[in-house]
Amino acid sequence: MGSHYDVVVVGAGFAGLYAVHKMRDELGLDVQAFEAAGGVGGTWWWNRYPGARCDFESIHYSYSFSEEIQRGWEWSERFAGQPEILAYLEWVADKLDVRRAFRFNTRVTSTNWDDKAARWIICTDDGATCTARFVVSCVGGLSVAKEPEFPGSETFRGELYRTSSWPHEPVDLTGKRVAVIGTGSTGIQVIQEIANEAAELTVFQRTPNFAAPLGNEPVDLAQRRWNAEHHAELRAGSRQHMIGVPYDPPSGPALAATPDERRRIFDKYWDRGGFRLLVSTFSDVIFNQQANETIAEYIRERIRERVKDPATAALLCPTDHPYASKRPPFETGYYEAYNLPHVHLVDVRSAPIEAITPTGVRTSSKSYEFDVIILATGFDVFTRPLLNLGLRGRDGLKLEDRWANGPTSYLGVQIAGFPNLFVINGPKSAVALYNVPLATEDNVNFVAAALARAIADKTATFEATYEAEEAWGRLCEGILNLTVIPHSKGSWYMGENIPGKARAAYFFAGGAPLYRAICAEIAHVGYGGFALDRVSAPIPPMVRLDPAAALLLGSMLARVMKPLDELNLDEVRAVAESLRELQLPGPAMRVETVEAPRARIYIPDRAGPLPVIVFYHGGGWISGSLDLADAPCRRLADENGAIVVSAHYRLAPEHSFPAATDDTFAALSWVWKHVSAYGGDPGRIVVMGESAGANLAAVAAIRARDAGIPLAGQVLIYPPIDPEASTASRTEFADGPFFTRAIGEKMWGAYLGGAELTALAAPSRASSLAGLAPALVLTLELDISRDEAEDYAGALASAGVPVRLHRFDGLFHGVFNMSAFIPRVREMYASIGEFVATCKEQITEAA
Ligand code: N01
Repeated sequence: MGSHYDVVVVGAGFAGLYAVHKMRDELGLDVQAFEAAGGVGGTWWWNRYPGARCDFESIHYSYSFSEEIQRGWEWSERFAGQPEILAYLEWVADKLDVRRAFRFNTRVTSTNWDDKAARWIICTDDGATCTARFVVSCVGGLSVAKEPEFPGSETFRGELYRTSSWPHEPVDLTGKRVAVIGTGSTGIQVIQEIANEAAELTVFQRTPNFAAPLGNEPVDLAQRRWNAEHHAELRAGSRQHMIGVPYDPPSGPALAATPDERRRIFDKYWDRGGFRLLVSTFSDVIFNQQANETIAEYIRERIRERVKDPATAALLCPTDHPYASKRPPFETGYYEAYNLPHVHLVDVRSAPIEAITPTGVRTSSKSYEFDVIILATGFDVFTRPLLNLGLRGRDGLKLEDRWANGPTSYLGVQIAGFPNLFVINGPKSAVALYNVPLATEDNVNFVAAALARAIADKTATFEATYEAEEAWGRLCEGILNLTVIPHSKGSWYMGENIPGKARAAYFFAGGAPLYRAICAEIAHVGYGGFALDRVSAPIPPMVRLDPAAALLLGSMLARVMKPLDELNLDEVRAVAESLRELQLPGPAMRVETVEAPRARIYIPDRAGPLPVIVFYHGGGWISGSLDLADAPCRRLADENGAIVVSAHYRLAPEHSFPAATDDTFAALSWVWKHVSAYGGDPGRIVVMGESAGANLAAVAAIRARDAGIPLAGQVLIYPPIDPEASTASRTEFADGPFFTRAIGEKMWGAYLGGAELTALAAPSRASSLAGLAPALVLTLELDISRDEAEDYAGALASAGVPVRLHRFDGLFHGVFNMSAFIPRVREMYASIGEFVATCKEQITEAA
């Protein structure tokens, strides 16, 4: 059977080199690595085509784990070319002394799980076999070229090259008639590089691309040294950024800007390179088709400015997919190449390529003759490199069968049914939009920690559960569906560039901070969603997030927001007020203010008398304001045709218990007496609150009953009920998402100010709940107060109170104030609307 190893690593690119170092040198494991190429470098070993270079700045497109490596290498260009990147990886391999762990020119042909021995059996194309407890695949996502669909390539009498397996010797194109098929990132780099070398260059384009200037330039010697020495400050904050590079944050939504402002911002980032045009311009271009069209048209304008022949310019302008729905390419003089008399553009959308002939290329309308054909037709992305490992998991499960309907994975790191197989940057990982070296280091670090845990605990099998994979798949798909990416056609992002390949979400589009936070949470809770020796740990809350809530959380993390429970009082208040930016604006209407008690009265333009909602804002009794409640109150008034009275109350800790409950009850009493003067019906008052405001509403309902004030209903939006409640949700969501148990406890503490706990603070402690107004209780799946609120709903029902309970999956505490970013908040308004309408009916019936 050959040798046995702790770990087999496959691949010697960015991932493989670091994985070997990490597993061998840091974990002290016995590691054997295989690489099909003749040396290290991965994609940079294979893709030697003219013009190949990176498009994240080299200072960022490099390892970050070692101070010595970062200080020791100087990049000669802003965006280094392939030879320099390969030299860098060779230098790193020598520094880490990892070459000796590899067998080069050796391809893994089959990888079979032996369940009895809990190990993998790995066969290679040199006829050897070995076994390993763990396999770590570092085969990369873009490492297997797409099989060209053109028949006849073997008959071509000239030279035929694939960009992804370009010869190691120089290829001389001078004086030759050259064809390039494909205008993705690769094709564009080749075309601009060889345009001046070939005698005739014919580009076969099926889909034009939105290419923007790379902004490459040489870096002088002094600057190179400075960059290496100041890597820490240059790279600071990279991992908090959505794509893992500390580019400027965007300037809000494009649709909120004037055309001139948009132009100014697009101009600013147009030729600065990297992904700035996508991530530093406007926040909505990737999410909103209309916003996207503003940047798409800007790029088309720039193309038209640069290409002299209007017909050629029109062909080069993409019109069938949104900007960045396909991976955006970068260029240097690409469009100007088409102004050269010997460069020709052929549209193969209208006349597709039918065959490669002995003398050239035949399309459905014409034959062309060439000396050289260059295929830049892309890759069978993410799945094919893994399928080529010949993987069979538990019970002989073939990866092909497992993935018949598209790839599945948990975090992109493991595939259910394939124990002890770890994948670096696999399908549904964050790598497609996350700077590769950092994404790679994160994945390797996660896997290394998992291996260390398995080894320490003598765990024989470590595997993702099917349930976790499903949840992860839902999150990946849900997030992608919030972007314009599914509107692309034929993109490898969706697996659509390969005929017959399943259309699916091939990557996690939630950005680096969210991906990292999820991975950290999973590890922190003992590898939630994984089964260790077949004992599975629950799927952590962040994996169960509603996709829009997840994205919002990701952008909060990207703003390096401190955890809520680490904020001081002023900071908590500022965060609460900042939630207004996350709300949909409320409709215009008449608003009256009264001073005693302090309140705002929202009066929709309807014939009265109208039902009345008395609303108490949230904010943990220590923050929040009438301003925070303004947009929700306008919407509640508008949607329910109701007078809404937004009542002020004094905040703790300056005014602790019972100030807030006294104020809110006083406001309710005032409304009962005076609301008819504003067109409201005092017989149809619904008391309502959000979060701490919901607690105050529940207490106000009890006080109203006791004081003989008739209420038509009470709406409790995720109310905290009792600080001493001992519930599962308090434990499960103690660390969030977003709202934590620690901040909840701090808020309760400030509110009570040491007072004895009574029913005036914890309504479930009332001596009786009978006779209270009908209740609607809205709860959120991922919220510490979920269970106490649901228990309270149960107690109300037991006391004979009509109760509706509506739980919203995937949402966290506070979302009611985040309506602009979490579309499902509208379901909460709909639920309230139905309830308020019922309250009306009940009163009408009673009347
Ligand atoms: O591949 P692609 P790529 N007839 O799939 C065309 C990374 N990368 O190698 O769009 C005619 O993007 C196809 O046309 P269409 C980067 O992540 C990075 O260029 O399917 N044409 C398209 O024009 C990138 O996204 C760098 O209509 C056919 C092209 O071939 C990824 O690699 C540099 C065809 C394929 O474009 C892949 O880029 C290079 C057919 N039958 C690559 N089949 C950096 O700068 C395919 N095409 C870091």
